[in-house]
Amino acid sequence: MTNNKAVLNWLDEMAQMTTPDKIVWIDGSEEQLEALRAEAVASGEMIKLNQEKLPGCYYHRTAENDVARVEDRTFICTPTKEEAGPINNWMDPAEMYAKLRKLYTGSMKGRTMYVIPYSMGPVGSPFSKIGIELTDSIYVVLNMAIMTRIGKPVMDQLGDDADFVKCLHAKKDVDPEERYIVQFPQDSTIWSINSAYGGNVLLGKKCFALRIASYLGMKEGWMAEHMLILGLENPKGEVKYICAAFPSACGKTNLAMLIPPEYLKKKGYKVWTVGDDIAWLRIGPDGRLYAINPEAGFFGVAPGTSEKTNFNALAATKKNTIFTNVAINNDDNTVWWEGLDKNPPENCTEWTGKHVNGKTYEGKLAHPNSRFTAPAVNCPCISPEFENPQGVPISAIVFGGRRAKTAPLVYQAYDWQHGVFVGATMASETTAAATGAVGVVRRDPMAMKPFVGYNMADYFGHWLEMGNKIDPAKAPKIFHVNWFRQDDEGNFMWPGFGDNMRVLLWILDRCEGKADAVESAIGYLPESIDTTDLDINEATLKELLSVDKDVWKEEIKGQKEYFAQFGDRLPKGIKDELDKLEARLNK
Ligand code: OXD
Ligand code: MN
Repeated sequence: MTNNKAVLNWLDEMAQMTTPDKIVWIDGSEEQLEALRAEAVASGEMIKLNQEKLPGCYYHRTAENDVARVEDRTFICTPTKEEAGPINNWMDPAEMYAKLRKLYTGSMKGRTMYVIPYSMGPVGSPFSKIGIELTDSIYVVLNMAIMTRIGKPVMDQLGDDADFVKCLHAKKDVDPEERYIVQFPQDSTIWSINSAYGGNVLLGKKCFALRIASYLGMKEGWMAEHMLILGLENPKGEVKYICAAFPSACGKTNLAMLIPPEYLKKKGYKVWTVGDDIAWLRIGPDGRLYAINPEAGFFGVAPGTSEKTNFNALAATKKNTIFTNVAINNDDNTVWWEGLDKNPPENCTEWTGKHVNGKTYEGKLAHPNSRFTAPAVNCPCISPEFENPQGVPISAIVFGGRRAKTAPLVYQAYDWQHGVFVGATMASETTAAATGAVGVVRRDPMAMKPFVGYNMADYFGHWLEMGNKIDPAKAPKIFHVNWFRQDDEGNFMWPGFGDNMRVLLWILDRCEGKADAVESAIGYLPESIDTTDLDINEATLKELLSVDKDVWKEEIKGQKEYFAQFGDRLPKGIKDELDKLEARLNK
């Protein structure tokens, strides 16, 4: 498919190490993908689901020890430890290559190596970057075909260029003790071994589009962020775009595909999804910040997704989707997961493959991290700008977390530098759904803790730098939201889901200078939020928009402790904002 010397030499080297029986180039054609689906079904790697109810849909089950990203086995191998920073696992690149070479040696013997050329972003867009993933898994090929743009058009775009990210994945024995997800940012190289779980093996996603890309962005003057992108259309037909970063389990996909409350729908408001997980941002020729979603599909968590919670995501899974580790309804060969409806199948195969009565079964039928891989074009509210190679102009950047008491429903940062500080102090309290203690604060700056490909302190510095380059008159305004504030009895005070639109409207009004705000120690607070048709009393709303100074003085201690690990590398702008916040709180 190519005469590109850099590609062929690298492929040769990798094949000599892994010794596959066969090498197959993925051209992206439907015929080739269909043949691979048939092969995966014949070998038992995938199950073909009910083609009348779920046309083009397949099922896959991973090993029980291989169901999630493995942060403790994820490495950033920069030349020095300082470049990776205190929150990334690090090993000397030469040492890591040597260690992994041993594991890869002969790992594809008796197997086929697939060569997947892929583009993150529309092929040929000025935002886009090319990767090539070598893998011995058909499941990976078929997922990459949904999540990215693949095949011959990508190789044609690359031409003779050596500028591509070199990705190697071998499934090997899925041995958790020998599982490694390794980024070598300086080499634009990703090596993943002993896993078959999406987040560890679909190397275009977290490994490239966030870890490697964040490093490239720092070098090249752009940004790779763990953010959804949505467009909000007003009754005049004007669309404004918002990027938002939240840690896991805060409803990013739900917000990206939000359905407005009835009264706003009637007025003509609409929401358009550009992306649900990753944004690549660049400054356009006009000095504004623009974003693309580098992905072509959604790799979403299935449990909790229902017609009520996320109609659009569910609709996106109705065709050409791969389901991983959900439960199967054996009566009609369809899928089920907790939260889909209140009717678990009686004749059920739970995610590990055991046949059970779903009605009386005690455990979870679907794994809590079971997933759907769905083409973005299936989503009823996919933005008409989704393929726009120039991206969409960003009006607002939103950071969020799950905080029971600390953060108000919404507040606005005073300026870009303060906004970067707000992102850098992002945190979420652990929920009962996750293992470990409940209510523990996990600091997750810009939701990038597991995904930053270099020193987090330098990453803060890069954010500050970008602020200096964006035209100040056109810079996005920065906000923080918290949908999870609780009263003293532990009840959520804000309805969330579609009603979050009310907060987004205040945000956009602020961007256009149309809404009033009051100054507080932490930022601008709304005077009020539109509560039309909402069953919420004045006192609750007041409480939702309040700042408890004593709680915040405690919060500052946590922030200081967290920042201390970066030592002198922490940018002055962040230190200054911490001092300013402290001064405002003590006033
Ligand atoms: C994801 C994640 O899968 O953030 O998107 O873990
Ligand atoms: Mn994510």
